[in-house]
Amino acid sequence: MQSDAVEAALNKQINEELYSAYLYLAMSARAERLGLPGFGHWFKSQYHEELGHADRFYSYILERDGDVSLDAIARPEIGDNGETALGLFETSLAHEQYISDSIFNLKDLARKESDHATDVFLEWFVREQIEEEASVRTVVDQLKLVQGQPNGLFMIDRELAARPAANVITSGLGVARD
Ligand code: OFO
Repeated sequence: MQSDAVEAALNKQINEELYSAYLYLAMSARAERLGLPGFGHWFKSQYHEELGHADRFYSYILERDGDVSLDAIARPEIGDNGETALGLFETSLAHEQYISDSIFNLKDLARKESDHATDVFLEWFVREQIEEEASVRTVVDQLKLVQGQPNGLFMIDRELAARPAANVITSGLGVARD
């Protein structure tokens, strides 16, 4: 069984992942309104991926004989960054950096509590955050390169439209697997 502190932190992470999903859903709607369906598709796929992340934490807590405790999900905040594709992806990058920090803090806590199972479970998320930050950063860099050139923006939109749709649920039990 996990300690109360680890269980509370894992439950908090379910909320962080559901907020991530909510944020990407809001970004998807915003991108569609900007006339960028490829961006809309990319953010919608990310929304599904984040639901899968929440599910991994949910399943893991139950697998470890813990209690799942769900909290209210905050309203997604995009603000003025919803006015441009670059603003949306900069919001995404800042958010993924925040999520990486929360995963690292969780891992620190698992180690402090000598919770080896949770420490191993979180490995998948550490790798996932490296990938997520890198893919979002690439798009931010590309958008900066094409600033002021609509053709470049439309090319990126077409590229993002090709992202394979994510599985809504990526896990059965919470043990990290690809
Ligand atoms: Fe769950 O990785 Fe993005 O936020």
